[in-house]
Amino acid sequence: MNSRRQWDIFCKVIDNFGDIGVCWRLSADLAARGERVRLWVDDASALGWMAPAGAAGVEVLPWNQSVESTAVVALLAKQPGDVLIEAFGCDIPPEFLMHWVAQPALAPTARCWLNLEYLSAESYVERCHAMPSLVSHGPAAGWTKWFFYPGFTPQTGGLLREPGLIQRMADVQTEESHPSDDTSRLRVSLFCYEPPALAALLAEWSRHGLAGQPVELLVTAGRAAQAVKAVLSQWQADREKVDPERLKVTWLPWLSQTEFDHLLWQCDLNFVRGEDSVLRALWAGKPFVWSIYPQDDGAHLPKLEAFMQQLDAPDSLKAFHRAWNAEGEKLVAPSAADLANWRQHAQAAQTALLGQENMTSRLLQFVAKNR
Ligand code: TRH
Repeated sequence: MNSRRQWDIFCKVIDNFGDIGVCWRLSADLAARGERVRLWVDDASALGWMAPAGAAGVEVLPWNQSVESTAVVALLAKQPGDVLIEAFGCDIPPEFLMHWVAQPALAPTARCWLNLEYLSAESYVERCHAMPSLVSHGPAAGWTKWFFYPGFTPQTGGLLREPGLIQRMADVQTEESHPSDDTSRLRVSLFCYEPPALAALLAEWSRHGLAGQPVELLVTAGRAAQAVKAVLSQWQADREKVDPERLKVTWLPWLSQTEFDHLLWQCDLNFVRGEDSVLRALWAGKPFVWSIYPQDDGAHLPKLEAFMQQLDAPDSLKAFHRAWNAEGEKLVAPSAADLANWRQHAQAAQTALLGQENMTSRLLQFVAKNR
C-alpha cells in the first residue's frame, strides 16, 4: 500500500549550493510522487533563483532560533511527521526532535529517521548504506537512526533522478534553440570553483579553440564567473589578447535548476562541480568534467579516483580530471578524437546508470520496510 507520508527534511547550508540543491531536488521529487514535504532550512536564499516557482506539496520552513517550540508543536499536532531526514549529518534541533518523537503518526506506517549522506563511489558506501544506529542519548534515546548513502550500484541508495527526466530532455532538445544562435562553435558550460588549470585551459582555447573548433564558453554566475574574470583581467594587465574568433565568453545569470538542466542539455561539453550538478551532467549524457568539492584533508582525491573508476572513464578523461582538480598536474587539452571518446563514454555511463532504480524510489521502499 502506498499512503502519503509527511516528510520533515532538515538542511543546513554549509557553503555553496549542494546541500540546498540536493534537498530541494529530493523534496520536489517526493512531492511530485504524492508525498508531503516540509523542508527546514537555515538559509533558503538560494531557492529564490534555484526554484523560483516552488513546488506543490513542498513547504519551506525556516530553521533558526525563531522557530519556537510552540509553533513546532502546533505544526506537528496538525500534521505529524512520518519520515525525518537529517541531510548530510546536520543535527536536528533537540526541541524539534522532542516533539517529533512524542507525536503519534497518522499514517499507517510507523516513523522512520534517516541520515542522508554525501554521494561517493567509494567502496565503503555499499558497506555503510542502510546501517542502523541506536540513538543513546537526547530526546530520541532508544530510537533507531538509519544511514542512507546515495551511490552508483544496486547495493547503495542510488542516484537522484526524477521520473520522466530523459523524455523531458529529448523534448527540450528538439524544441529549444541553442543558448546562443552561433552553431559554428562548440558550446561549453562552466560551473566550477577556482581550478588551478583554468588559466591554461582558457589560453589554449583562445589560441586553438577546442578540438580544432571555436568555443562559446557559457560561464555560470558566482564563483565560476569570478574565476574567469580574474584570468581575463590578468591577461588585460599583461596585454595578452583573447582571440574572439576562437573564444567567445558569455556570462550567464543565476538560472533555476530547470534552466540549468537545459543549459547542460544544449552544450557539447559541461564543466560541473560538487554533488548535485555532476549527476545532472551524467543524466545529460554529454561529455563532462567534474570539479570535486575540495576537502582540507585531501579526501576528495581518492573520491575522484573512485568516481572515474566506477564510470570506467577513458584515460584521457582521467588525466584531464586530475589536472583540473589538483595543483601541479599538466593539463592536456582534448583532441577531436578525445572529445568523441568522451562523448561515447558519457552516453554509455548514462545508459548503464539509467538501468538502475533511482534514489527516491529506493528511499520510498526503504522507508516502507524500516519502521
Ligand atoms: O554548489 P556546489 O559546489 O555544492 C557543494 C557540493 O555539493 C559539495 O559536495 C558539498 O559538500 C557542498 O556544496 C556543501 O555544487 P552542486 O552540488 O552542484 O550544487 C549546485 C546547485 O546549484 C545544483 O543544484 C545546481 C544549481 N544551480 C542552479 O540551479 N542554477 C545555476 O545557475 C547554477 C550555477 C547552479
